Amino acid sequence: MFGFIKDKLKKIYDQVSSKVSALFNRSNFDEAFLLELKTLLIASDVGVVTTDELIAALRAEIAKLKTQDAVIVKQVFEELLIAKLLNTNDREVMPEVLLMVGVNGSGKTTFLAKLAYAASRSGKKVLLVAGDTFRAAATQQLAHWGKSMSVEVHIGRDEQDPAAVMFDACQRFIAEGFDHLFIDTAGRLQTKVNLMKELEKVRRVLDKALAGRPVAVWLGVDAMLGQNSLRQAEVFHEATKLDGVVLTKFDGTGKGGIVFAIAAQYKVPVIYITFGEGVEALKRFDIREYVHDLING
Ligand SMILES: Nc1nc2c(ncn2[C@@H]2O[C@H](COP(=O)(O)OP(=O)(O)OP(=O)(O)O)[C@@H](O)[C@H]2O)c(=O)[nH]1
Ligand SMILES: [Mg+2]
Repeated sequence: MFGFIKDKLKKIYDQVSSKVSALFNRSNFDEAFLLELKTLLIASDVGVVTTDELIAALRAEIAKLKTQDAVIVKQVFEELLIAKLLNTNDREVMPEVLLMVGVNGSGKTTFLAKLAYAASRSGKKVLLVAGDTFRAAATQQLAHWGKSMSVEVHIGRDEQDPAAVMFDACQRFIAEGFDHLFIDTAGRLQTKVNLMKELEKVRRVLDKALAGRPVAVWLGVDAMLGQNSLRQAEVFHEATKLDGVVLTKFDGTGKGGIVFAIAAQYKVPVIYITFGEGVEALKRFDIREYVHDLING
């Protein structure tokens, strides 16, 4: 299984990384090289600000080391990339209580199913919560996942509002001794004010029902939408404190650089990436591995 994942991810990385790798096959690391690298980074969704910082730092390091050695320059660049992400490295990968937010279609429900599957496979008792009460199909989608994985799904009564469904789920979570409570929410594009109000209400209800247990809030971001997904995500970032990002649909893009844009813009770590619709198409995001694969192909 792991080999399959590795192969699949490798293909994804390869689209960018073979280009990055090829760039370093030279003996002269001059301004023309830096310009080519810059163009490639921007095309890979790294973001203009982060790209400029990386290029300036690499230029300074090359000058300082007085080197034109491809191996050294590549190594220096790898360390610079890692440093850009390391400040966001400290994260909980399997929170006790998780609230998943994000615009519609960003892959929240599918991700929660995958995470629930991973947790239950390691022997944990998981309660999934169908907090998207606006669409019957959303509840059915989660119920279907739950059934196929033998994971319990809490579904509210008809016309119950999301916060009330979550409140009941919290009580079950405590009373029935679950290890994890994973809450799905409706992803509608909405105004910042409405979103803030809704998320504040949910947070209030959760804080009360969970007697102060910490709640991790993760944002689902569709990697395929590139810089556009960042603009949508910005609304959530302003509406609530985010603890992590799940980068979904990584299988649909060769532009892995979005990870850097997220780290720079939101100072929020990417915790998981997903790369397919199957229940196992989920991987913890590993900075060193990611950067290494990115520039070594
Ligand atoms: N290729 C690919 N498709 C995915 C991935 N994750 C989710 N999808 C698909 O993307 C679509 C939307 O996924 P959902 O999980 O329903 O997204 P959501 O955020 O819950 O959407 P709403 O409930 O409408 O807000 C579905 O068709 C999923 O099968 C992924 O990693 N790769
Ligand atoms: Mg959903």
